[in-house]
Amino acid sequence: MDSSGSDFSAERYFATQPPPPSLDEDIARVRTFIRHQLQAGRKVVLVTSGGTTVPLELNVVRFLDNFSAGTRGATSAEYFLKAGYAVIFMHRQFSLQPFSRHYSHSTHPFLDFLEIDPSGSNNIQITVTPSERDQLLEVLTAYKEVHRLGTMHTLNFVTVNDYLWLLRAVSKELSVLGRNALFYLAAAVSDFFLPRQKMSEHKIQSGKGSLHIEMDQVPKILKPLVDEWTREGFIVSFKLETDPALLIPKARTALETYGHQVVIGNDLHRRKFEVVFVSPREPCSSGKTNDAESTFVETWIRIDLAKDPKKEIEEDIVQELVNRHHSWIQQSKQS
Ligand code: PAZ
Repeated sequence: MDSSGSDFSAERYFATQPPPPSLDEDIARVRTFIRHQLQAGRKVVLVTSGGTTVPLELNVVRFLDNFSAGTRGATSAEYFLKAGYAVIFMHRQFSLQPFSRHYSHSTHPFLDFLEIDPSGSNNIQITVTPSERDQLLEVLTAYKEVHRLGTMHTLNFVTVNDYLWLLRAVSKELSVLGRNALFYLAAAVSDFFLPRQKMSEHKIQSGKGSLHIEMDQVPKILKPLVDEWTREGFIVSFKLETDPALLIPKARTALETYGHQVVIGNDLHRRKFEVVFVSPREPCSSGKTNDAESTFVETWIRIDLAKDPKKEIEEDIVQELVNRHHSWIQQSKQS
C-alpha cells in the first residue's frame, strides 16, 4: 500500500464522497436525544468504537478492515452511564455493545448458562445457572435503568466513509451542549481509503497478476472537529501503537497539531492494563514554553490483573476523564 497518494482535506472529502443514505434519519434521532438530555441537564459523551472498513469495489466483495473488537468503547460506555452521563454510542456494526458485551458469543455464550427446567410438561421454565445469576442481575438491572431513563442512543457505521459523515454531523449537533459535551474517540479509523471515483464498479478480477491499489489519505478529521464543528467540547482521542517508543511522541504531535484536550496512548499488547494520558500542561504564570517535556504532561494508568482479574482499566480511564471534564466545565464558569 502506498501512502504517497493525494491528500484530501476534510472539505474536499465531504464535497466528493457521498453521505450514507440513512444520515438524515440518523441525525434527526440524535437531535431528539440531545434535546432530551439537555432538558434533563445531563452531560453527553459521544463514544466511538470498533474498526472501520475500506471497500475496494462499489459492489463490495472485498474490503480492508481495521483491528478492534469494540471492547474499549463498549466497556467505557457502561462506566460513563454509571457516572451519570448520557451516551451516544457510535459503533461498528456487530462490534461489542455495552451490557450485551458480557455475553459475547465467543467468550461467554448466553445459551451455555440457561437451563431448561422440565418440572411441569405444560409449563417449561428457563432458569439461569446459579453461578451466573449475580452477574446477570447486576448487568440486567443497569441495562433496564438505562432504558427507563433513555440515556443511551446507538448509531452504527461500517465503512470509514460512514464514520466520517456521522462524526461530522453528530459533533455539530453536540455543539449545542457547549462544554457539557465530551468526545471519546476510541474507534480504530483507517488512515487510508479508496475514493469512490477510483473504485472498480464490479468485483476486481484475478488472473492479471498482482494487484496494485493506490489509496488516498483519510483527512485529519480532528482539526475541523476542534476548530469548526464543536468548538467547546472536551475532546479525547486515542492513539494505538505497536512500537512503545512512538506512543508519547505521536500523542504530543497530535495535541500540537489539533489542539484538543487529551490523547490516550495505548500499546497494542498492553492496552488492557496500561494506558497513558497525554495532555497540554496548564500554562503557569511564567507563560508557555516550547520545550515538549514541559509543554505536555503524561499520566499513566495501570492496573494489576494478576491481583484483580475482574478489574477493567476503563473504569479508571472514565473516572479520570469525568474529573477532568468537570474541571474543564468549572474553569469556564470562573473565567
Ligand atoms: O476495541 P478494542 O478494545 O479491541 O481496542 C481498542 C483500541 C486499541 C482500538 C482503542 O483503544 C484505540 O486505541 N483506538 C484508536 C486507534 C487508532 O490509533 O486509530
